[in-house]
Amino acid sequence: MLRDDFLWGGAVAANQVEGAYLEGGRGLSVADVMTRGSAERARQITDGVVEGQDYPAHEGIDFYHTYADDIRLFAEMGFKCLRTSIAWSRIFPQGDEEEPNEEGLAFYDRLFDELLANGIKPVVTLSHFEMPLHLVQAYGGWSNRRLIDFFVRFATTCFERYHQKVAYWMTFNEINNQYNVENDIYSWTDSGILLSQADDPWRVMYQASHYEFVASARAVAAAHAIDPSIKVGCMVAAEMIYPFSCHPDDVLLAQDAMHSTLFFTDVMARGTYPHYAVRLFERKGWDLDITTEDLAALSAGTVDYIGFSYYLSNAVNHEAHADISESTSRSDEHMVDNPHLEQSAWGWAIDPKGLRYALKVFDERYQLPQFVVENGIGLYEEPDADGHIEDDDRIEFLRAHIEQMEKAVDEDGVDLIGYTPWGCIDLVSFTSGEMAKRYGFVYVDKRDDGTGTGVRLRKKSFWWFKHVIETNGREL
Ligand code: BGP
Repeated sequence: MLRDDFLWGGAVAANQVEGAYLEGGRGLSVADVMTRGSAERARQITDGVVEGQDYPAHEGIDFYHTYADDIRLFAEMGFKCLRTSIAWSRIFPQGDEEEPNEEGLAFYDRLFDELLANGIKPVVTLSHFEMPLHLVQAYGGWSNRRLIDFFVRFATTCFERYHQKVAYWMTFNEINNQYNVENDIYSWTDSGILLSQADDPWRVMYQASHYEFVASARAVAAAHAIDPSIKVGCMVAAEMIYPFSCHPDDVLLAQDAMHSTLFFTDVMARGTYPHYAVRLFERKGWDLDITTEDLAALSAGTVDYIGFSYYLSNAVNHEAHADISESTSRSDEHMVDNPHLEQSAWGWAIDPKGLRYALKVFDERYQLPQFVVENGIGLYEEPDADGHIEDDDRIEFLRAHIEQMEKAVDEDGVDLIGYTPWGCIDLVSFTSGEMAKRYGFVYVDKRDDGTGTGVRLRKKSFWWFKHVIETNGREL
């Protein structure tokens, strides 16, 4: 049985919904220079905003203006919480200012007040792929230690302003994406770095991650000092990786490949570097900039819970050597399709049991509460002549995942705070930049060619999820 105060809800991120990219004194963010792509065509990262290019984050779904109406739809579904992010560049437009932008702060006051007035608790990510672009151009993004102070100032400003309105926070969204060093959109959105241009991408990735770990830990400590009742989690993309076979080489490969997730949670949950990472740094001969003060900060700022997204699992085969430079779902040359699993139209393996596996792995390793802050399936969908969207595939996907989540609670004893399916309202896809990759319970009439009225429609899954929430997950 899920706890009585289980946080059912949905998840979005500022850069994928708000639009209004120049309003309210907002500065440009890294998301504003990423063009629209597709399932076949990778997004480009341009040098600043280039005229004539199509940047989907500039408009999003116009949530900056429509949030009150959208929140009413979430309330109708019975949401207990909504996960969103605070766009860093609305609060510190350049990122390195001494004082925050009051207009940006006031926007989130209005947003959080509207949620609370509708009985919905805000759950907030501080950095969700939208750091100020100026921090990249002037400082080299997270390759520069100075970003720690800028982030801590941003985080502290938010905790001080909103701690009475927001109880659950996360520091860096999917901080582990950058472990996929082959594909620049991950290091760009996590850290404002193009790893393809680095001499030693792995070294740069570990250094940037270290600065983020320190920034995150200092933010956790600052949050607790401001208000001991608020909870701050990490946020990783839980990438469960199976051995393709019982060949011992596959098993060992899979164990190492899981570091793409567990290295990050190990540091953030335990507050120390795991031995396998220390040995790796030694073997590589990297003299990473990790100070004694940094290590003290890490152990003083361990997270209160593990927040994670879960979409897919992967498998590794020691005999495979694939080109993964264009892949958005693979981070290792040994990754292969799992013959036991179906895939979404975007090639993501559908694996509900992988969610239970992830919950068990985190629970056995850390004994911390967990929060599934993203899960869902991207589908191509358009309303029929009567305006109906019969998204049975989404219902089936979510039902199967919730079932596994409940088993993890009932049978494995996992301490679970909540579940917020990704893109509860259709939004701009992160990896492809499309509107066409839809996740919502609510359809948004907006297409990638720029057409559409912006009108919102309830999909079949809207009514299904409402009933799931009403019964606290007993009737799926
Ligand atoms: C995660 C991100 C989200 C998001 C989601 C779905 O990686 O935290 O921002 O969009 O995955 O991915 P996509 O939009 O590429 O389908």
